[in-house]
Amino acid sequence: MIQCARILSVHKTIFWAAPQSPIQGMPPVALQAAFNRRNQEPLGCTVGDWVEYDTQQAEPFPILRLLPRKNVFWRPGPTHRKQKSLAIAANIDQVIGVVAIEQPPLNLGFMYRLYLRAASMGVPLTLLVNKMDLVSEIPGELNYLKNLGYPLICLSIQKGEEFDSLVSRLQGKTSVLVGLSGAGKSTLIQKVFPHIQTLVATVREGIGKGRHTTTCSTLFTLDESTHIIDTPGLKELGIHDLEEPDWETVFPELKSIEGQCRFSDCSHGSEPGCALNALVSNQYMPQNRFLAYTKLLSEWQEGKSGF
Ligand SMILES: Nc1nc2c(ncn2[C@@H]2O[C@H](COP(=O)(O)OP(=O)(O)OP(=O)(O)O)[C@@H](O)[C@H]2O)c(=O)[nH]1
Ligand SMILES: [Mg+2]
Ligand SMILES: [Zn+2]
Repeated sequence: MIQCARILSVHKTIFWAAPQSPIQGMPPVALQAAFNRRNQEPLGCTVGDWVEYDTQQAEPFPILRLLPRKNVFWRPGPTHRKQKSLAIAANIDQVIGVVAIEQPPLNLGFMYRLYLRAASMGVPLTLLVNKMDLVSEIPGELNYLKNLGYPLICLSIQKGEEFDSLVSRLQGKTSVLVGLSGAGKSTLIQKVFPHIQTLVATVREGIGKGRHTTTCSTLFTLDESTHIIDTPGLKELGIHDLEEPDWETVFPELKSIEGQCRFSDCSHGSEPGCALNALVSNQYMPQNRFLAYTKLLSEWQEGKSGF
């Protein structure tokens, strides 16, 4: 008999999946990678994918078909190492970007990269700035982003501060948690699912980098319609594979100066009469943010990856 299931986790060639039809609530089953009939390449299934499998064979049941995807969150491979892009999660309703204010130190560049990727996918993003218990106040740069309309929640996942507003955002959706290692993604899963034991990274003192304790993505189910995907920490997040990044959503300052530069094709570099440069010299836009924008733009133009 042919059944439909949603992939919960991937371990090399074995996929754990939750059967959905005809019976819901069955325990997870083990499935086996399928091969494309034409070229015999393995079908690249990922967590969150819906697949069909054949129950008449022995477990692990062979996957027969990957069902059409609503979307995929990709992590591009570094261009200089010629690694292929990796599908992190499929069929998601929102991206939850997790960054820490400290341990590891706040990385605004990573937030911009994540926002560019989510905006280009057309998937809503919520940015969580975690570990607020480690600082006494919200830094000015985050207030600037909040005022620009960034979807930002400053919270302490461990202490439970601002946690209710987060949980209400997760209800009724499939969310993928994405962030640098040690930011607190698995701690979030533990808070939402107290009965589940996930491995939590210990952040190495002094270096401020987390150990990669989460090694594979896993989909957790809160109720019939609420799912959260925990993913391994990223080291970098390139944007070189994006067709046309949505610069104006992530840098709304660009929209505010539209048509105001002296030259209509101004690259906002060192041209005279540049309105974006004027925003910076008049201290309306933080210089760091302007530099981050120009760095991302030239990185995208050169097709490079990295921070
Ligand atoms: N001070 C503080 N520490 C936290 C908070 N949330 C998580 N941590 C700690 O941060 C460390 C890393 O947390 P994890 O949840 O494992 O981080 P992760 O994002 O899952 O890391 P990877 O799996 O490597 O990607 C652990 O020692 C947590 O206890 C918080 O709100 N405040
Ligand atoms: Mg983790
Ligand atoms: Zn300009």
